[in-house]
Amino acid sequence: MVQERNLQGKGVCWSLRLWSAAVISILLLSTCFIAHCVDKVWSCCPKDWKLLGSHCYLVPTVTSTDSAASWMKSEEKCSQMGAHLLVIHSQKEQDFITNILSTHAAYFIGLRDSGHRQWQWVDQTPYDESATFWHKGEPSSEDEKCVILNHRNDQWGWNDIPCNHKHKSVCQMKKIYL
Ligand code: MMA
Repeated sequence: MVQERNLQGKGVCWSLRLWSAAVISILLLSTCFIAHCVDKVWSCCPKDWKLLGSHCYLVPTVTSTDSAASWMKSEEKCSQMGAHLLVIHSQKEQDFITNILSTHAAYFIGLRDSGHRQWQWVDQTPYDESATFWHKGEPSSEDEKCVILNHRNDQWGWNDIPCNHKHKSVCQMKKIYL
């Protein structure tokens, strides 16, 4: 009799554990599902900005003529929109952006020499040598402290140039959560 009750008790315990596991799994799955939906539906980029991952990018239209400016002025214009100049940390970002740029123009990016070839991104993220896309032979001069993204010899890449040169630029910001 005692043995029987013990067995019954064990049975209840196991089914309780199974049910708890099932409920917890369902709760976890639905939390993931809801978080994913909310992320997809309730985040966005401003009109005309392009979304990649967790960021929005503004690329000047091919026909815009008023967008050439020095590096500093370009960064100021981004900053007035709550953005900053383009920061690139992966081949994926480099490819996504260059795909929507004109091969006939050059674009300032948010990378600058803070002195003696100490490269610094405008958003303060670390400069990672292993994720850089300099053209062959670049960077080429300590007098050139700002960086453009341009198309040379059939390839997109980075080139250091004087900061007072005037070029188009790409702005970037974190996507907006509503
Ligand atoms: C230009 C200028 C430099 C670049 C060289 C590469 C002549 O100078 O864009 O920044 O390094 O071209 O040939």
